[in-house]
Amino acid sequence: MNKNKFKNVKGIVVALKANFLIVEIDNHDLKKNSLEQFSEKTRLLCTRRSKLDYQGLFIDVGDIVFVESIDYKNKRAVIFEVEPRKSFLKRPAVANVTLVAICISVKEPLFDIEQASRFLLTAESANIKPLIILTKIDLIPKNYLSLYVNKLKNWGYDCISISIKNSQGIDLLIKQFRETKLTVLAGPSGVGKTSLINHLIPKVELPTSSVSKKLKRGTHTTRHVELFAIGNGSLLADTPGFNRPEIICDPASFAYLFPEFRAQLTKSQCKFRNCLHRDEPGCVINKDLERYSFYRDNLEELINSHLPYQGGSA
Ligand SMILES: Nc1nc2c(ncn2[C@@H]2O[C@H](COP(=O)(O)OP(=O)(O)OP(=O)(O)O)[C@@H](O)[C@H]2O)c(=O)[nH]1
Ligand SMILES: [Mg+2]
Ligand SMILES: [Zn+2]
Repeated sequence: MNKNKFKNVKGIVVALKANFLIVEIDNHDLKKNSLEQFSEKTRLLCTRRSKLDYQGLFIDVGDIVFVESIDYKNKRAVIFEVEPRKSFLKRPAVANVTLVAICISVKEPLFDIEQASRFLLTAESANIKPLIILTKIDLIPKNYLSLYVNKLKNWGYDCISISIKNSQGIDLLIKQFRETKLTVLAGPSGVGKTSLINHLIPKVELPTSSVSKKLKRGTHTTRHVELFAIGNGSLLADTPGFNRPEIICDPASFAYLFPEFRAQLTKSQCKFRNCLHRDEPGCVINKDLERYSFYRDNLEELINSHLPYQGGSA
């Protein structure tokens, strides 16, 4: 068998397992190599060439890689090259993300402005489009739901409201996911990210668990990032929930991560070019907006963390 025939087989890293990487090979390549036995996509357990480590190249879920030395029988291969990333989401760590779907439950755990905003800021600062999925809407009356939807609209975001208990909003969500190359489900623990994947792709049967009655929080059931095929060549990532994403941004750019402030700053200019939108004269930011106090509190924190070191030995 000609070994070179299998050079340049391209795939995507769908999960990390201990020191191995699970790579899903494109159907297209399989067809090219006329391997009829794999009509579906196949997943290979891979190691990586040590030259990649010397080059300091980390490989994460979502990375597009080239594999060689493929052992189709035992489903093993070696990664020898990584494509440059189009985008990178730091936490959860996923490469080449096209959409961050931030799952926020309306109840159990309760919607929290600060938490929802922190997840949105993570996506905004990675320059990846966020979409909000309001989950568990079967737990609240309809008129309550419109309060949340309007609130998010005022922040500058659209949302899709869903329930896996009565399948509300699910068709719209599937359509959205299938139009997107790689969607990451992110959000706090217990909001129903894994339950949603199980609902959409029943054959995966991933473990989920109920929200702690005592702490009213999720129990960190999902421990790893994993990509699943959702149809039409699109992928969906389940990720571990975490409760308080860190904000990393320089103070001068912070306001631009909020669509409602961004809209004002593109329409008109503050008097001072270095305006931080606190109490400066001629500032164009509307301080009555709902998230302004969240902006202010976190701005102070960012300024303090950016201060040059003032101490030193006496
Ligand atoms: N009522 C209701 N409960 C839901 C819905 N979706 C999920 N749940 C419940 O929410 C609980 C937590 O769901 P998970 O899917 O484990 O949550 P997760 O976001 O994956 O949590 P982590 O893996 O810890 O990040 C489970 O008991 C689900 O049955 C929903 O639409 N309605
Ligand atoms: Mg989960
Ligand atoms: Zn200003």
